[in-house]
Amino acid sequence: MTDPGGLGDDKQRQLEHHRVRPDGTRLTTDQGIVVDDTDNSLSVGERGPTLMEDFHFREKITHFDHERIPERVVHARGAGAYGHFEVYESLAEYTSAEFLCDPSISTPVFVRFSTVAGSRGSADTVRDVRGFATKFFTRQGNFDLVGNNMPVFFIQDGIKFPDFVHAVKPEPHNEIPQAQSAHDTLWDFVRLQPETMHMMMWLMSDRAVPRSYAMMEGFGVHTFRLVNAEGRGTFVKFHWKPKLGVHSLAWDETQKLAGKDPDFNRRDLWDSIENGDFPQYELGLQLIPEEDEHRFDFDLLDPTKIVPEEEVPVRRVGLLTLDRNPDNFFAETEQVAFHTANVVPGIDFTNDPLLQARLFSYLDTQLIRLGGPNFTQIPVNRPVADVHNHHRDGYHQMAIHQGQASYHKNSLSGGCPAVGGSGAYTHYQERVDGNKIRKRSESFADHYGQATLFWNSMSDWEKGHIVSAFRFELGKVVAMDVRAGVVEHLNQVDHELAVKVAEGIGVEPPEARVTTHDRGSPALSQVGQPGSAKARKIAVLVADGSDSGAIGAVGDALTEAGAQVEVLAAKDGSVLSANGGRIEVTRALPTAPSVTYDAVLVPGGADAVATLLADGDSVHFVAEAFKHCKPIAAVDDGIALLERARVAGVRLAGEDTSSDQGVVSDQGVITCRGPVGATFVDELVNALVLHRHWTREISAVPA
Ligand code: HDE
Repeated sequence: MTDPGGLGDDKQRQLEHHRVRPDGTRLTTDQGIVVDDTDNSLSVGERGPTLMEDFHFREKITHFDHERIPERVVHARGAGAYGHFEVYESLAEYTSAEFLCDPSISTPVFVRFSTVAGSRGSADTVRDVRGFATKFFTRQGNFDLVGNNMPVFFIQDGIKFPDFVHAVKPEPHNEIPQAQSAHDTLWDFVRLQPETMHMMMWLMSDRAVPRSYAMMEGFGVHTFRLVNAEGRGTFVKFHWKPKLGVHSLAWDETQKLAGKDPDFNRRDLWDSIENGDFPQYELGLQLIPEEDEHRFDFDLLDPTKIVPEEEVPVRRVGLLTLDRNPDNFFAETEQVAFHTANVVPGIDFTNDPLLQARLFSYLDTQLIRLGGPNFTQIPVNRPVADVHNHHRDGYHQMAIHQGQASYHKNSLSGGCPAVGGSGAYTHYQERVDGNKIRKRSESFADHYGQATLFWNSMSDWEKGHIVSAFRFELGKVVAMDVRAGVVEHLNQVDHELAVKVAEGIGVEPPEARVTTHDRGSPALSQVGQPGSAKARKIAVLVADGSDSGAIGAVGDALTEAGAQVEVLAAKDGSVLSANGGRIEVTRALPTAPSVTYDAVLVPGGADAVATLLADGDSVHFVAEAFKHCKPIAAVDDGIALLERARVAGVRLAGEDTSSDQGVVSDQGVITCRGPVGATFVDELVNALVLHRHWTREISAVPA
């Protein structure tokens, strides 16, 4: 288990008291009685009935019968990790939160990533929002930043949340489809609630299919409030900016991964941490003085709106590093309980009606999910700050409260625990008055302007992906009037978008061009994101006779760049290299599909390539990598495999006799004839850093 900090932080030291290890132990009952036989129940004679008095049998079965707890009503599927957060420099000007004011403090955290709609056992790579929930174990108590990887939400008022979730979850009559938004009820909801349109643009974009949890942004979504020691408030939007940049999977790839490796994102998180490639994110803040509250053409309290980064820059204020996998999924990742109301002094709420509803919901949901009010005592949830109050009893009470008085005020326990004092939480003093009404503010009325902003900000290939996503999703909707209704809304976002979607789903394209705007926000596009070869996986396809020289040269350079290189052959073990040595095989091809790698290298070696050419799995491996726009590299005879896989529309080394025999790099396909040198390796690393080559023409690839 990776734990570079050892037990070096307060949270890990606290958890250590609860860890139970099997080494050198004997099997006992829950009462500590050593068991002599756990395979045969106590019975009357060898063929007779089982006896009630078999306390071990009864305890074992009963405990098993009660192993399950309700899964989360949303965000059921998740993966978690521990880490730490450090602020770069004091933010005391804005907040009194100690962990944001003292750069010498390393605050332990637990983060849980999740999908929203699917059950606990559903696939990771479905089109969905990703949860990004962070629990900071600060010395002033727990702060939970319960965010998503998209900066807006489907609805403006939390009272609609049950309706939205009922619509997106599997349909009630047949519980179909699992973890999919491509079905009638969701799109019926969307069509009747146009406030969803901005979020639907994000959901139909590549943001909904992240390559890795380490390659997606996080957002607090709502406008929160920072409060400094003088009581001055500043509006704030929280962001997480991944050090590896924002990168996504190809849609076809996600669907295949859902079958071939449903744990793809979870496994990637686990493996990255075990390999020492710790996911890192910078905390970003958009800070808005209170006097600027009404400066925007939208309402800061409306969670369907972003504050464009070009209008209010994101200030990077600290670094989050995830460096320790949990010991036990259930104990930690399943039982972790987030709550938006867990704030520390210096952080407060706003009147965003979605946030207000969440402030109620999260505590309520933990009570049913974790079986009573003492879930805060479960090890993963316990603050590292001291807890003292008069809360008593309840299911699973772990504390033994001493003393006579469990009430405030008391004199019998010396008035303790005492109230107030320095560092006590005080709520921001906001003046509020008004009539009791059920009415949405007029300032929340524009449902299309920022959907258009998002669309305008996309590159051509990103727009192409969005159109395909709408066509796929609406193409699965049976009710044609629902399809048509959504297209009408899309026409309010962008006419071209609406026409293209309509043409793909058998709906009459809208004729009327609605007036929109042409503003964009470059920060919304994934083009130009930072890239890295770190934590990328490269497959090397080999057979008997492969050229080990190329593998060595490329392998060393890629490993140096932080990538994971795996050698794949038809069978486990090793293959003979062209020079008579042996090449160790990391995995057998049937267990290592193309979709689980970021790039592929085919070394030379005439015999080896002849074997690969005759093997459908190997040809398919390359064709699929090409279709999914991944870097592909081949040397000498290996280039023949690319030709067989119909890597079309790119220039290959030595393809026409007039071209030189050196390195040819075209759209992420890197080939060379002759010995592998630094140029070949550099081109491959550069292609990896660019992540995918989305502009490739792939429609003719049959993979
Ligand atoms: Fe949640 N949400 N949510 N949500 N949410 C839950 O709490 C809810 C919303 C988010 O890894 C539940 O413990 C309401 C926005 C994450 O454990 C529940 C509303 C955002 C997680 C709940 C929202 C989120 C949850 C289910 C509308 C992004 C997973 C289990 C008013 C800012 C946390 C649980 C984890 C989980 C309610 C909207 C993020 C039922 C009522 C907006 C990341 O309490």
